[in-house]
Amino acid sequence: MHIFYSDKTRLRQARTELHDGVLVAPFECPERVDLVLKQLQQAAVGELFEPRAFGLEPVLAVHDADYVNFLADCWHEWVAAGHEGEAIPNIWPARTLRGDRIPRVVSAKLGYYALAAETSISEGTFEAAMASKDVALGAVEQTLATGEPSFGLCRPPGHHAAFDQFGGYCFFNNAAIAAQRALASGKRRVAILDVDFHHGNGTQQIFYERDDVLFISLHGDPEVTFPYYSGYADETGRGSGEGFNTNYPLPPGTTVDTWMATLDNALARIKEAQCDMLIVSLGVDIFEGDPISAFTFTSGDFSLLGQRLTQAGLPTVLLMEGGYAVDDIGINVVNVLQGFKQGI
Ligand code: OKP
Ligand code: ZN
Repeated sequence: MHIFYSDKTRLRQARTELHDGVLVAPFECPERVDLVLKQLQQAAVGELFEPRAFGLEPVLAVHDADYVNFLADCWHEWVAAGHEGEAIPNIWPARTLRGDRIPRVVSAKLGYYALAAETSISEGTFEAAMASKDVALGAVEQTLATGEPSFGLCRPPGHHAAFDQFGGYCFFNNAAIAAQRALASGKRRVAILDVDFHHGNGTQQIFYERDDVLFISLHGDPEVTFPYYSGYADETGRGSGEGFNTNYPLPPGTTVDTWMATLDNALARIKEAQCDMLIVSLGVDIFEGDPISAFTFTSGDFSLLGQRLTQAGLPTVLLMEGGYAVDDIGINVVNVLQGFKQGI
């Protein structure tokens, strides 16, 4: 297993997350990567690599250029405007307002480019997001070259980031950027399997009208779970993308047995669609101890998950998404990767 990691992902050190009406210390914190890295090294899961800098070109292959510029400039504009705290959106082009023009001032641009308010933009956020997508690109490049599995310890995560929107702790869609890269280097159809507790609305949106990326997600039912406005079973793709998007919303408290049976259906669809690469959006917030999620995985169950993923029989890249039970995040990730190694 090739493991990709960058110290620069620590450059995001946000102090505030709007949670239940209170500004709290963000759940998505730099300690997450420290602890995963520590456990990966302790368990000697694989060789560690620092990715090179891939620049903006692979980002612009899936994201809007004005959005990327906004992310690059946001913090500086926020500071120049004399604002006190971190940059948090508080006005949107909601359904009764105009969404057809891009506003000029940073406070308004925040709402235009945000899909949720919990995720503040702080000094270093853009640089960390750049490092995170480089981690994903390093991992996919390695797997493309060797056929062997890679793990990218991405942070911040990516699957909520859409073509021109951030939120849910995500800025650049690392999995989408990696998938696009795989297609550019000759893969014909990439499967993105999203096992994070939350629906990967951003990945779905980016590839919704395309048949060269199959997006499949198992997640908490959006009726009662973030991101609420996406992730229902009737979202199946559009145009030539029809049939290449599959959502499995599952109720809070779903057992591991039910979850695994659903995963088998997802793997069968990946086979049927004749994909030639697998990218796993690996959120370990399906853990029973996760502070913001509601599935029931034990640490041991993650080994089974890793093993099961090998049944796709494809070159595989696993990319870190969520997971907020920091005391257990390291062992949970290690178990997935060790399970995967056992399976192949
Ligand atoms: C990011 B990823 C908790 C509500 C949820 C945002 C969750 C973002 C999850 N009060 N807030 O998918 O792990
Ligand atoms: Zn999540």
